[in-house]
Amino acid sequence: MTLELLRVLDDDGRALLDEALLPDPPRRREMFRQLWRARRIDERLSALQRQGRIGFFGSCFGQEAVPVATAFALAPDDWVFPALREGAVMLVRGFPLALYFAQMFGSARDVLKGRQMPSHQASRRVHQVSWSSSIGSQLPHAVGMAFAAARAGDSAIALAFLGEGATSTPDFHAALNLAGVLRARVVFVCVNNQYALSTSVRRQTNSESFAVKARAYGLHGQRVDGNDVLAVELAVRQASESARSGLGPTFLECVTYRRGPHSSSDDPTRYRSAAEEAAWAARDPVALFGRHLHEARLLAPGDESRLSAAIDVEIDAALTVAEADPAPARETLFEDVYARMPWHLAEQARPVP
Ligand SMILES: Cc1ncc(C[n+]2csc(CCOP(=O)(O)OP(=O)(O)O)c2C)c(N)n1
Repeated sequence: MTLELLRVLDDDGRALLDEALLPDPPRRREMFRQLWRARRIDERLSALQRQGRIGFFGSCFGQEAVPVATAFALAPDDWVFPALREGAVMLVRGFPLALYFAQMFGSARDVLKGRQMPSHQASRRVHQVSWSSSIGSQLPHAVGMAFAAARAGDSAIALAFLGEGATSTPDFHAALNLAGVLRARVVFVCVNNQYALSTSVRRQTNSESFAVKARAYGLHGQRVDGNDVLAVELAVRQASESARSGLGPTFLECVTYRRGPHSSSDDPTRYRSAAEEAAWAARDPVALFGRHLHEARLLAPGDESRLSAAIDVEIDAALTVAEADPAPARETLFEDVYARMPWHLAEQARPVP
């Protein structure tokens, strides 16, 4: 069974839908600013890791349209369960950049108090949940949260990201099955970026697509052009409206490409060709949306360089604050586990005379 790929833009950036169905011009310009910002932040963090200033980085290069569009499609109270590359969601939803960078350094301003790996951002304030690094583990959590919210009469839905590699885990089966049975108010966004570390998509499944798997669980399944920010925004908006109104969960497969390495300790030239990388570079999501905005006369020549300069000023300022921050205070090691500290921890917490 072939599921069609949802697209809003053709390769030249021309809209395939009527103008009235697209986000209004100021919103489209803001989507472009956030895409560009996500790209610049990614480039800067990759460089910081190479310079040894942060320990680890999971790049989103080439697949930024998925998290950026998702952030635009959700309501502020909805909960996001990310995987490794979806930090941009919380930035679009208003999380301060200096605090975001503080998480990369694990410094005092980090809301996670330096306890998580870099690139594992989370914040209650923007409803983004912490990820455990264990592939697929976030999926049952999202279903449970959606079920609990509905029972409590809360209108928030849960949205969980996963890589296509996560579809091969037991947690994927448990989560999709339970979501279907409970008709949980959840949306799954599978970022099919063609590789799970060095494993090509061709060796991940013998199914015709990842989206088609949704059918077996009684979920709505949809394939989306993950490099088309307008298509992803439309698909996530419709899926979250369905979930919110009790019409059932959706599984979206966003087809994109990880242009960078898997992580800062990977060399992708060992398992993929330069020709393949070049073919996907020609469909880069930031460039594609730029073509659309120029074509629609929502961007003028020189706008990109002005935008870039303003974003770099913002990044420089936030980085200066985050990097100058000291390490979290030693006492914070003992916080957040026990309501009342047990004697053996109290003893360890006492300053050395
Ligand atoms: C349960 C589990 N198995 C194996 C790993 C090792 N591992 C880390 S990342 C990764 C590939 C993940 O691929 P995918 O889910 O497609 O996400 P992507 O990295 O492409 O965003 C693997 C196998 C892990 N972290 N957790």
